[in-house]
Amino acid sequence: MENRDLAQIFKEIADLLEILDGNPFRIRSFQRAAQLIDNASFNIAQAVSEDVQKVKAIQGIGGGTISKIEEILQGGDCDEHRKLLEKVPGSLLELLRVPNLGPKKIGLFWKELGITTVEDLERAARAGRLRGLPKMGEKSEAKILKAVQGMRSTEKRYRLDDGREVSQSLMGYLKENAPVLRIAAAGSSRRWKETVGDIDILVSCRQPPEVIDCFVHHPDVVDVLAQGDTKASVVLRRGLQADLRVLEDDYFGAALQYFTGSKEHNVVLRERAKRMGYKINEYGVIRLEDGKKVAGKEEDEMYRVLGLVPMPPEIRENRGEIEESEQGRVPDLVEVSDIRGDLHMHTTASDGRDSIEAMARAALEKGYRYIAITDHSKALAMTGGLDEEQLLEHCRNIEQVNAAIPEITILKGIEVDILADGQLDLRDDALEQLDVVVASVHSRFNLSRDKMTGRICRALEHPLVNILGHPTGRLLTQRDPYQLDIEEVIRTAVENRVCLEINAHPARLDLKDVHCLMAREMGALISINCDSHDTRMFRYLPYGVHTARRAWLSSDDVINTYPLERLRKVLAKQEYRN
Ligand code: DGT
Ligand code: CA
Ligand code: CA
Ligand code: ZN
Repeated sequence: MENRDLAQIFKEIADLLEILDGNPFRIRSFQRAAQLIDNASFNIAQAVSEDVQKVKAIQGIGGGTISKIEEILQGGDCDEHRKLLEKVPGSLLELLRVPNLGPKKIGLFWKELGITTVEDLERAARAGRLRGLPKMGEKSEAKILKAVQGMRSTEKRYRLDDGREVSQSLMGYLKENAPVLRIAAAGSSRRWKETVGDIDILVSCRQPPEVIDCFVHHPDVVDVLAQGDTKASVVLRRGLQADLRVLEDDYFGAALQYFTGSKEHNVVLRERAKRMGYKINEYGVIRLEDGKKVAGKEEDEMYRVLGLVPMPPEIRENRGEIEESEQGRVPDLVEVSDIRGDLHMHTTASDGRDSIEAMARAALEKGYRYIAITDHSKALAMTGGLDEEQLLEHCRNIEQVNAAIPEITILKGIEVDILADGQLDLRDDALEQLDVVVASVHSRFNLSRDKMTGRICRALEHPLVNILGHPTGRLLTQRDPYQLDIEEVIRTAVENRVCLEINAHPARLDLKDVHCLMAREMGALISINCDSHDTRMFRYLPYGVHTARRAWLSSDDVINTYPLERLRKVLAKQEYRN
């Protein structure tokens, strides 16, 4: 169980207690437990079963918390959480997603006005019924109305890692508890799109009602939106919606193709089928001439009968993949196993949670041949960013660890801040000592488009910069990218032999797919990095690699697939796309 999911349960206990006017001291302590679990540098669930002392050593986590964690690990949830959930309507949790609306207010609205859903809240705010309540006025009422409308306009989407984790867990549950033959997650999460709107699961089986019944009774289901003979839609605990479709095994390939999408890809495919005298739908490919079904059991044959080479889901976005495929070509895409190292990570020297040695050992375990340690620079004071002197000291430590672990090469690096005027945060004589310089923007996000573009391009022109870190600064579902002429940035990077990062953290995925596609066409090289702040964050690599695949990148486009010697040439700016 991931820390984030565990933390979420504790956070919910705190929220529910607060909604119910619980003891402030207990509320505080659950909030704190949630925070500590979320920020822990190791997997808490695993530690509780293997080395509980390690968990006890965290200040603020006591015996009570640990026994709750044990309960959750055994039964999926703890008694306290379950009992609290029984005391309030499930939809109140949905209200917690309204920006700036806390559990106290939600409790108040519920008890005084019977508000249990976002719709109730919107109606009450419109009717001016909130302003009469304690500590509420016209202003705060208007704010709530705006927040609700804002939520609606940016139609809620979820991070890809949330989508994939939830669909993995739903599939595991169905496989274990229902008579499934084949099962797959389709839709945007199969295409590794950066965010998902909902989850789409396909099952083939002989007893559809049993599978549907099992699905709607999953412990995380808070609401059943629709339930029929062959499909069901539910709302899950975090508000994410999941659609299940159940079908005969003979149709599985067709349904997988259809529900994987994208819609745009399917439209082009359907037109092609029509031109060729076929009809294509979620049941198969039908030849119009004699009504015979010519494909449907396997996904690949759906493409083959239309004269196409089957292609991976990531590129099914109608960006030229069908044209390529009809020529018999499928792009040769980079794979997770091609990655030989990671060039952006933090240690305890700045805001990371693990040592140089721990990071190196974890990288070695992943099979990496090299890594670069790139802590923050001094402008980011709150991260403990390094000044010139501290950096040199840090370099000596890196060299020592490098010498002690001959199986992996540890490159000396920095994630140097790009200051507001485009200068770098550290002097050249310090940067010259390094193998890798990642340059990133971490402050003053609200410059005008021209100023921001100029600022970043100036940094790219610095001869010692190798990689532009998380180029647009976005945080998915949280913060928009800064205003930027991305084309100009890519052009300047190519001119100066600077690589662009795909930051693999699922909150970033920055560069995003379409920018990355543009970068590839303009001749840029890419580095896929996890920006790890502890050893466990290396696990995010697939999110970066699949983003690269969505942009048609091959391993030759990605510098951290190169052997070390070739990588060094790129870092020395002797080589750039040959
Ligand atoms: P999402 O959920 O917004 O992240 O995106 P998707 O791609 O998962 O879209 P979703 O869940 O609405 O539908 C799943 C797939 O089903 C979609 O990628 C393609 C297929 N599909 C849905 N509606 C249509 C449609 O009206 N026409 C066609 N050709 N395909 C559709
Ligand atoms: Ca979907
Ligand atoms: Ca769907
Ligand atoms: Zn950064």
